[in-house]
Amino acid sequence: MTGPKRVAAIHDISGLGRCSLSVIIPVLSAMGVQVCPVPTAVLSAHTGYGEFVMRDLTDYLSPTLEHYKRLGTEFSCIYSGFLATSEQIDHCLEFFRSFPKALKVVDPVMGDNGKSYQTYTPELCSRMSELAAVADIITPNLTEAAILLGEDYPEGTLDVAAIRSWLVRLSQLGPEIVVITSVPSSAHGICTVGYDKRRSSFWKVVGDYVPISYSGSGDMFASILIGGILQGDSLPIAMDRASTFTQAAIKKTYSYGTDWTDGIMFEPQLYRLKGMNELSSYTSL
Ligand code: PXL
Repeated sequence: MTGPKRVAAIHDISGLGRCSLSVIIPVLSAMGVQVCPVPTAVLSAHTGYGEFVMRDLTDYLSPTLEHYKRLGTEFSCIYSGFLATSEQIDHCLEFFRSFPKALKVVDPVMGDNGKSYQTYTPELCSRMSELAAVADIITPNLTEAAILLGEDYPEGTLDVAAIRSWLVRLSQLGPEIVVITSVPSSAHGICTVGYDKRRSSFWKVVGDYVPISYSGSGDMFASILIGGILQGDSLPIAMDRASTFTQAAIKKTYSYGTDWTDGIMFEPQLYRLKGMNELSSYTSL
């Protein structure tokens, strides 16, 4: 395939709140990657608003996949995220099976801050491990990592041994690479941790603590991580790129005092994604 790499992004599109495809399309485009949106649902605003209009697009997914197969379309990466129904797990599995050469990334979107999202049923959450099983890379936040492992959401901080054990257990579900975001770290506030099963290497990138959790942070992190990996970044450099940009955009947003539901004010900073090359704040975990 020539030209920009192409990613099929199986996520919702929400009008208000800067999450999912509203973040993924501009972020990956700014990194020189073409996004092919495969919307799982259309929402007037993300679920954090409490009230929203939602149209489930489950019946759109299979004919869309068949269309792409008829065209002989190639994808460098298939990336799944927010799903509307447990049946959509089957459609994602079919997407992953249909493009065996593509990098398979599963962001097991299910919840945040210890709670699952309003539209996520227990069945949808329990089936998310089927996607993790076929993924090359998974990017849960701490809440989603706990759900995948059947653990309680940890109160307070986890020590290094516990974090390493969670990473290894998640990799045993299937993926070669596991990255957990929003991990509280006693010394430093918040950090992102990663594990590369093939190399048995553990990584950490530390960020400053900001007392608000903005919607779409995980979507921004995962899409920059993917953009980095597709351009040849090592795992720690891709983690660093994703954390550094997301952190800076979060801090800038915090300075304006907007509501968390409004998401990260990333638009004026997109241009920075092109020039971020001095990345060395990652360490071994
Ligand atoms: O960023 C995760 C996400 C994606 N899509 C929708 C959401 C959320 C989190 O609240 O509601 C619709």
